[in-house]
Amino acid sequence: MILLFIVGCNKVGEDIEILNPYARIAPKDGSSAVYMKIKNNQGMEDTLYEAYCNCANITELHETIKKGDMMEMKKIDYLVIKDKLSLEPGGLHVMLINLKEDLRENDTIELVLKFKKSGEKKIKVPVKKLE
Ligand SMILES: [Cu+2]
Repeated sequence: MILLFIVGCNKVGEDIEILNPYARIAPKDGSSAVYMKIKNNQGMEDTLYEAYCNCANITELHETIKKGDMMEMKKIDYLVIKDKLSLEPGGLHVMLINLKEDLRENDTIELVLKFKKSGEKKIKVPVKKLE
């Protein structure tokens, strides 16, 4: 009989850190976006392949691309995170589509981020008014 002891797979400490997350104010049935900085402390790439929020009917990973004079958003399947990645207005973001409730200033929503190597992260995201 062979016993396998799994040691050191889930190392203690923050393998992935989510810094300064915030979501945009938006009405019920509308769309919002979540921005944040992702810091990867694992010393190897990780991949964010899914995001989920109970507050929206659809949660997607988006990038913003410039088409002529227009900025257009496009769904992407995953994001590779080397050591740092910024999700910010005009760039990458988590899109919340068809909101089930109003997102008001100072509300907090819960977002689940799924990473290939470091697993699932549940974070609290404050709703902010953007200029
Ligand atoms: Cu979007």
